[in-house]
Amino acid sequence: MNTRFSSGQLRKYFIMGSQNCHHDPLQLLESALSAGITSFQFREKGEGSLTGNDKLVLGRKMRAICARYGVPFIVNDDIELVEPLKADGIHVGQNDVPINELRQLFPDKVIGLSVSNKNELANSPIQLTDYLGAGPVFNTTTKSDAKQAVGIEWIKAIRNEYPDLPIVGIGGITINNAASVLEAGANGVAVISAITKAKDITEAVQYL
Ligand code: 3NM
Repeated sequence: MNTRFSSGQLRKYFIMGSQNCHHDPLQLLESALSAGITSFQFREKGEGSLTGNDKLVLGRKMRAICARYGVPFIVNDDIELVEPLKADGIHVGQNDVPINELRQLFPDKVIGLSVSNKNELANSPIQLTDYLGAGPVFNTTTKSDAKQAVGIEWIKAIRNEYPDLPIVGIGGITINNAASVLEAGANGVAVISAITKAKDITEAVQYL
């Protein structure tokens, strides 16, 4: 579809903010990177998350660590962070800045969009995106306002309609069910708790 992002970079897509961590988020990120995650999304959002300058400062540190590993650094939602953090891209949901606007603002950045149902898929300018986040595949307690789980059927449905589109499954994905998401046609799995709550991060990333 484009040269900004290869679908292989979706394979192990780690998402995190300091609110997801019991320990030092920078150390956790470093462990996940050295274990082999293929993309990172900075999602500093929700209860207990940092705002303003604190968010920016943490983002800069995380950005620098990802750069050392040559792993794409994507920001969640916040268009104000893209340039200051020199992010490789931005991931948005259905109620964030519209994709048309986003593509005008950031012609050369990776743009990811969440889609949860056929209606959203039909009404989204897919051709302006670099990948779709499909979910929540399974029930998740990590995102308080997550929609109803859509199952791997949703991955199959998108894959059926768009054979070549980069798709990453998200929501409730663990080392035990990741394979089913890939088998359904996703190029990768996007996870928070499967890594942030893992006893052994290296092992978790390997099993994913
Ligand atoms: N987005 P975990 S589900 C950030 O469905 C996010 O769009 C979702 O966390 C969506 O891997 C989700 O711990 C939370 O379930 C993913």
